[in-house]
Amino acid sequence: MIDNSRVILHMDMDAFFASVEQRDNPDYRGKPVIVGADPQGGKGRGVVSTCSYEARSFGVHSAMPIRTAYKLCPQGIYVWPHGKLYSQVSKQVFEILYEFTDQVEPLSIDEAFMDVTGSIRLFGEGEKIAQLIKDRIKEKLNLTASVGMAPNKYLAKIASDLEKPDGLVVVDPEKISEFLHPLPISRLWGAGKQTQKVLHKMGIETIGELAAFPEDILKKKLGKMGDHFYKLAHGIDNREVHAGQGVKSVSNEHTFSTDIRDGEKLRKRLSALCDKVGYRLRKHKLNGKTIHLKLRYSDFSTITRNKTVQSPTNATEIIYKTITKLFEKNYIKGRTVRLIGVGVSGFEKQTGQQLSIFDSADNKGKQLDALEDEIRLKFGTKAINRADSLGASIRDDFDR
Ligand code: TTP
Ligand code: MG
Repeated sequence: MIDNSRVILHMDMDAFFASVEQRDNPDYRGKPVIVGADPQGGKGRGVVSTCSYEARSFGVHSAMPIRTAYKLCPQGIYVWPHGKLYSQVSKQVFEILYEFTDQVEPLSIDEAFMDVTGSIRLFGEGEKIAQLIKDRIKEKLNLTASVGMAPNKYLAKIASDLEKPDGLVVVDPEKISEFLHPLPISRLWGAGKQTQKVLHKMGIETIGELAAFPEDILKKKLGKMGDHFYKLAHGIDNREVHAGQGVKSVSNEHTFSTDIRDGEKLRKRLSALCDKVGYRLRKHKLNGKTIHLKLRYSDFSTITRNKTVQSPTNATEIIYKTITKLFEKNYIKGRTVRLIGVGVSGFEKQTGQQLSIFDSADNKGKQLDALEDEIRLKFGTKAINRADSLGASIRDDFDR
């Protein structure tokens, strides 16, 4: 059954980190601002976190190596990220969203779905609510957001992106095909490069062309995903807005100032990253069961591997043990590494402390974590490092 009676919003802040920098530094306004690693006159390492729309016109974008950004835009204003500040502003943004409904599903630091169907009686039609949210963000925080409104999440997300920055796009439930059909298949949720290739080979360039294909042929060509893409092409997405699910993963990564092939040094850095991830999980009272390792070699080839532990955890020791196993299994000895990262996802709902079979064996580890957390709360995150991560201070990790 297709239910087009819901009013779903997708809100995404414009050039979020860069806009906060421009807001707080009037000199930066109207100029290309690039938030990320230090470009070091074109020799810098690390990546662009984000950049202002002025910088985007030079071809700079998120995740681009900072030295490439510097080549494209040497006159840019390069800013090291102020992670804490962005988190605070993010909190303020979400507080505004919650003024309109409690049906808010945060997707990232600057992005959320909202189901405002139940708020219409109070605030007026969905489009009015979308405009009120934008106005409130502008008035209270002096920042701009783009909002998409549609009868489902998929369409709302596409809509919010179409007229960035400061956009407001409404998808009329009666005109879903008109909205969707002209768009390229790259807009299909879940269509990676491989799927796009298959679709291109079938002569399909737009979502409309995909929608014209019979369901059974799509299923034959695309397997299980055929059904998914068939639905999307017809604008069908019955996913609900999951309120209160918050963060999906916690991760930290580190770009080395010179590439490293020394296994010992890599392990030390991993230990420091696990330490930091564990600390953040505990601070936010999150327990996750999937541990992720990310390795980027000097040639930029990147692997991500994960392992699921028996029960959700936020214990540094368990995270580190799992990461070490993943590392030993997947690191190709002798290859130089440019970046490593550690993440935890697969969070359980926050309904008290889940007991795990690790609990008895792991009590010591937990006490140690608690002690470290206390010290960090009192003296800041730089105050303490595990002995096995000494020499790999967590201070300069690039927070994402
Ligand atoms: P996005 O919403 O993807 O980007 P944006 O808000 O900067 O720009 P847009 O107007 O296109 O929405 O991400 C939100 C923030 O997350 C972004 O400001 C910086 C951070 N980020 C990174 O640090 N690295 C990344 O690769 C991406 C994509 C985002
Ligand atoms: Mg954004």
